[in-house]
Amino acid sequence: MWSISVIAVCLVCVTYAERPKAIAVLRNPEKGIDGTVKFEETDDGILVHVNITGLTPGAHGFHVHDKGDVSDPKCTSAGGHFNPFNKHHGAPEDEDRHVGDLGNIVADEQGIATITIKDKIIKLSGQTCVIGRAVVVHENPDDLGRGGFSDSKTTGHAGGRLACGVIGIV
Ligand SMILES: *[C@@H]1O[C@H](CO)[C@@H](O)[C@H](O)[C@H]1NC(C)=O
Ligand SMILES: [Cu+2]
Repeated sequence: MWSISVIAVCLVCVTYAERPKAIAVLRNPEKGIDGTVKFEETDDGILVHVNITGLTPGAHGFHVHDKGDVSDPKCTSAGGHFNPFNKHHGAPEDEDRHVGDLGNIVADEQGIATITIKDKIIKLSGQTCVIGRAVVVHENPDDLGRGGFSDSKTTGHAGGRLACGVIGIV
């Protein structure tokens, strides 16, 4: 018996002559959430430019989830965190983290989160390519695996999903 355990993903990404860019649009009309997450490749990693309005002030878990299926308004169809190497949930700077673990975004008093995250694990091509998957913003802060809750090491205890958007090629 044998099996193919490595499946090539995001082949479309490597056909681009120039550095690819990507965008996810996050919209939850019921909660008044609206925004964009833009991905840009640099020599030093991927820059993730976040601009989301309509959040409650404070920290919100922020991840790339496995599936680009946002058909469920509650975003459950996006699956769990993008975790191709079967690791524990962690902080962005941890060795033991899901590829999709981007930590938290923090909304100001007006409910606006404008932040640029730099990440060296997610990519716009190859095995950790995030194109075609989904960005999810959570109700609560991500405890980065350190909270000691039963779900800290899987979801960061970040609670429900407020909004999600498919990461598409620009
Ligand atoms: C964020 O989005 C809002 C609404 O579209 C826009 O008015 C604002 O200029 C954006 N801010 C940044 C820093 O891109
Ligand atoms: Cu998440």
